[in-house]
This record gives sequence, structure tokens and C-alpha cells, in this order.
Amino acid sequence: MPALFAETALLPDGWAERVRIDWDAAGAITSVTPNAAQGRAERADALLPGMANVHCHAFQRAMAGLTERAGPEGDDFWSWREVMYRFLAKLDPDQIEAIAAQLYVEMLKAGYTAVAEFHYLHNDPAGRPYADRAELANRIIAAAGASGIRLTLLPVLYQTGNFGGAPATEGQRRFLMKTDAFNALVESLAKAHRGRIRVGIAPHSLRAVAPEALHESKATLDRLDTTAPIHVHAAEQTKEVEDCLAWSQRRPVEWLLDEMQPDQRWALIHCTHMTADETRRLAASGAVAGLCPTTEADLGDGFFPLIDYLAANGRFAVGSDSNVGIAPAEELRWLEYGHRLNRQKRNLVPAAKGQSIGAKLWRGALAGGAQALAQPIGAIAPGRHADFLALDRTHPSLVGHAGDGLLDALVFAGGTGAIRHVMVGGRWVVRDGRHPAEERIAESYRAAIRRLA
Ligand code: NGQ
Ligand code: ZN
Repeated sequence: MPALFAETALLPDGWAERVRIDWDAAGAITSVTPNAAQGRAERADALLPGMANVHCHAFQRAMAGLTERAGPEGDDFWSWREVMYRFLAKLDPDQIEAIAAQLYVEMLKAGYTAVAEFHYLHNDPAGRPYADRAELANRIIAAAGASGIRLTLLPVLYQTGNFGGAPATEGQRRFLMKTDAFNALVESLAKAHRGRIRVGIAPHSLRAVAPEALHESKATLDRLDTTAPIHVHAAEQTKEVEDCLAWSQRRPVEWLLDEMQPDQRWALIHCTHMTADETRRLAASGAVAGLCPTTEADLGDGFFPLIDYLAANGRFAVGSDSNVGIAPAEELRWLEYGHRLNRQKRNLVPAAKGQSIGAKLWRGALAGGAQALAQPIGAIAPGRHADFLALDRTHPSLVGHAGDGLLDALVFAGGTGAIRHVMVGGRWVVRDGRHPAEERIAESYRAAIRRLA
């Protein structure tokens, strides 16, 4: 049976030395033994559980860097969104698959071993359903398969242009689906891929889904699987909060807490703008806040109230969202950095004296990510998938660091390059910083981009 012998490894109780890890043919860990002999196990240096990416719109990878020119009237989230709609209007299925495959390879190399794809491109550029409604979902699944990343697929329900049932705009026509067709898509995907990928749902936002459809899609999911994940965007922009107040006299997170009673199955994405009361209630709900600080910075969203939320034991995970940044260490660094810049203080994530901020962030995101993706990941422990990052402690960013200091160096000292090998489900998907299919995947990505011009 396959096994690894790690000189040092991050286990649920902390760092352990000379750890032997065995797993079965399905890639599930069967035993973890510290202070073991290497035997015939393959050696690794410092081993971490791979990170989950809680929020991704893969196609946006190909527009990263294209929206950084001043527009005529001052730019914001909403003008960015218009550019994004024009961009996606051109993409065909081959391009969507090529972009996602390239992105997922980049994610693996940077330390994400699983991704929750918040997938809302369903229709063709004219807004017509493809002959196979799962056409584009299947392209995402194919891209994940080609890269080897673990996938939680969240088909998105998108029906309206704003609160109160405002009609969707032309730019949104590729997203739209009737509730029945959506439910059928979710069911067929879940059945076709059971045991291989996790399927949940993502009602896009309270702007895009009316309460009735939200309840209906959740009820259908519950009939399939009462543990399947549910993700929703909430309160990313102040205009969204104002519009929600005008519609319901409640704020988006408040509305969701009141009406949907989110629990461990839920991830609320962004939640940038919350009152102290919403922050406490969300923390107490057991749901995960899906935080995407590089995208939130890029789009000018604001600061999530991380310090108060963590003080209330709130659960969080990180996501690459629009894919302007594709590294968990960068997202985690910016979670802390935002508050340093804001408060002009350091080491703000709540921690006991002497505790490592990098370790608190990495470990928090592992736990929240596993919960939000609804997969047995995020820990080196029996029953979890064998999804690991093997760090090279001789890398200049890590040399001289040990234990939690490795995580501080990874998060705060540009240590992503020290991720040397990456394993998903007991198989190496990155060796010595290379993915075996990276050249072929990059070549089809280049071809896809050339066709966009
Ligand atoms: C999205 N992205 O669905 O891709 C959104 C923008 C919207 C982010 N919010 C569209 N970062 O929220 O309406
Ligand atoms: Zn999003």
C-alpha cells in the first residue's frame, strides 16, 4: 500500500516529527503514525494538508489584468461587472474548459488542492440553453479532471437583475435558468458524478434569486442529500445592502440569517458589510464566511470584520474568486494585512501571546474550507483524503523556520514557491513544482486566448 514518511507534518494537534501516513486505494488516509520508521514509504520534507479554495469563477481568470484601465466616469464594482459581462459573452465551451484547466493547474502549484466552483455560465452566448444543459458544467468537470484538483461543483441559480424580481439584463442571459431546469441539472450532475465530485447549489445572491426560488432549490437539494453544500454571495457592496434594505427592511446577511437559518452546510461569500449584530449572529450560526481578499481589494469592496468575527469564533475559508490572485498564502496574508492598514497595528487576528498568526490563519481556513466544500479534507488524519503539500525547508523563504514558523514564512514571507510537491487523493499532481500536463494545458489556454482577440 502507498505511504509517505514526512520529516515533519502538521497534524490536527500540531506539528509532529517523522510521521508515517498510509492510505488506501481510494486515496483515503488509513493511518497516521508520528515517530515512525520510514520503512519503504516515500520521504517528504514538511507536510501540510492541502488548502480548499472556497469560491471561484474560473472563466474570470482570463480577464484578470484587463480591467485595470480608467474608464470614462470613475470605476467601481458595478462598472467592472459590466466589463465582465461583455467579456464572458464571447466565451465558447472549449475556451471555458481551457481557461479552467489552466487555472486549476496554477491553483495546485500554489497550494489549493480542492476548489468550490461557483458555476453560473449555463447558456450559449445568445442566452439559449445548450442541447445538453450540463454542457458547461461538464467542461468544468473535465478541466478539474485534467488538472487533478478536487472539485465541489456549485451550479448557480440566477433569475433576476435585482431585489424584488427586477428583470435580468442582456448581460446576464448566459446565467438564467428556470427553477425546474436548474433542479434537474443539479440532480443529474449529483447522480452522474456521485463519489467523484461533490455537488451542491449556489443561489447567486438575493439580487438574483427571489425567496420562493431559494426555498424551492434548497428543498430539491435536501431531497437529494441533506449534507450537500449551499453557497450564496451576500453583502459585498454597500449598494447591495441599501437595495436589500429598501426591498425588505433588512440587510442581506440579516435576511439570510432570519429566513434561511444557515448552518454548517452554508457558506456566505464576502459578507463584507455587516453590523456588529450580524457579525455575532453569523459567527454563532456555524456557517462559513467565504473570504476573497484579493478580489475584494481589486473590486473595492471593503473590509470584512474579521477580528470581531474571529473573536466570536466565526468560521471562515478563503477563495480566489475572480482569480486576480491564485495562492492561499496571498489571500490569508491580505486578511490580516487589511486590518493592519486599517488600524495601524500588527498581529490582529485574535491569538494568545506567542501564537503564530500564519498558523491561526492557515488552520482556520483548512477547517472552514473542508466544511464549506463538504468533503473529508483539511487535515492529515484517518478518513480524510490524502491531499498534501510537501514544503521544501531548504527553500530560501523557509530556511531557518520550524513548526508554526513555517506557516508564518509561507503566509507572510512569500513562501508559496517552497511548495515543492502536491498530492491529491494519494497521487502526486505536482512534482518539483511541475504539473505533468502543464505544457499541453498552457498551450490550449494560449490558443483559447488568441481566439478571444
Ligand atoms: C460574480 N463576483 O458573480 O462573478 C460576482 C459579480 C455579481 C463578485 N461578486 C457579479 N466578486 O455579484 O452580481
Ligand atoms: Zn463570486
